[in-house]
Amino acid sequence: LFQATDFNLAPLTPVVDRGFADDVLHGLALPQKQLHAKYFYDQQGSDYFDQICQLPEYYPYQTELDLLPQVATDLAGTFTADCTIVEFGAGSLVKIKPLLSAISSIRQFIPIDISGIHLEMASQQLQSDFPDLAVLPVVGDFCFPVELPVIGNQQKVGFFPGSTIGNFCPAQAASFLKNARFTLGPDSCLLIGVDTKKSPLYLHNAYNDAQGITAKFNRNILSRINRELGANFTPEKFEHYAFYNAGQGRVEMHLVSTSEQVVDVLGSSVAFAAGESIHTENSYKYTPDEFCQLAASAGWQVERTWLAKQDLFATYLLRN
Ligand code: AVI
Repeated sequence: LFQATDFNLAPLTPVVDRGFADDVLHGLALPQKQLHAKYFYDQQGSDYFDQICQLPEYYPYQTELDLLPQVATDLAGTFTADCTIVEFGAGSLVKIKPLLSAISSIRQFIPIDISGIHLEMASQQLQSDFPDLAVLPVVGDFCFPVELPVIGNQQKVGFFPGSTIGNFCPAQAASFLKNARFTLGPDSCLLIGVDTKKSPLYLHNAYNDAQGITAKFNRNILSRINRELGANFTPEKFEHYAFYNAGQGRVEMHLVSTSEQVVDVLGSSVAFAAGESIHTENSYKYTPDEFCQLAASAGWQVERTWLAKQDLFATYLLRN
C-alpha cells in the first residue's frame, strides 16, 4: 500500500462519514436546510440522471461526449505503456468507451461508484464489449480516499468526467483533487471534465428542463428518504427551484416547501415554513483560469486543455 509519506504529500483531509440517516438529520436541522447531493443517486435517481443526460437542454453530457474522441486520439500518443484507468463516479460507463477504443495500452479499468446495482450492471456490459480488459468495479464513496484493487505496478490514470467536481464546493474540490493524487500514486495523471461559466439563461435552461425530469430527479431525494428511512415527506408539496448564483459561480438546486408543514424523519419532527427551502445541490462552473488555479492548489500540473465548441465545456489532463 502507498504511504502518504512515500511521496511527500500532505496528510489526507480529515472527513467524517456520518452515513445517510445521520447526514439527513444533521442537514435538516441546519438554519438553511440542506441534503448532500450524493444522496440523489439511488437506483431511481441514477435512472433519472441518465434521462437528464438525454435532454436537449442539459448540454454538459453531450458536449463532453462529443469532445472525448478527440481527447482520446490525442492521448493515445501520451499513454503508450500499460496503464490502469480509475474512474471516479463512473455511473453508466459510457464516457470511458472512446478512451478504451482509442488507447490500446489500457489493461485494467476500475470504475468507482456509490450506486452498487447500477455499477454492477454497467460493468458486466462493458466487460462483454471489451473482453480483453480487466474490469474491476468498486462500490464506494469517492468523497473519501478509496483503496484500489490494483494488481501490478502500471501507471494509473484517473478519469473524472461529467463536471461532477462542480458538485463539491471549491474547498471540497481541492480536497478531492489532493485525495485523488494520493489514491492514484506517483507519476499518475487525472483526466477531468469541468463545466465552464457561461450565460445565466443557458445555465438556467439546463437545470429547468421543459419535461420536468430535473424536478423529478430533485424530488426523488425526498422519496428516497421515505423509502429508506421511513420518513413521511409528500414530495409534491415541494417545488423544484434551480437558478444560477453568479456571485458564487454556481447553479443551486433547492426544494421549496409549498406550504407550512411538519415532516416526521426518524422520530424527529421537521417543521417547514411556506416558501422555506432545502438546498439539495450546488453545481460550480469554472473558467479555465479558475480551474487551473484550483488544480495547482492541490498539487497537480495542468498539462493540456481541450475546450468544446463555444467553450461550453472543458477537459483537462493533469499530471502528478
Ligand atoms: C452530476 N452532476 C455533475 C450534475 C450537475 O450538472 O451538477 C447533476 C445534475 N443536477 C441537475 N442536473 C444534473
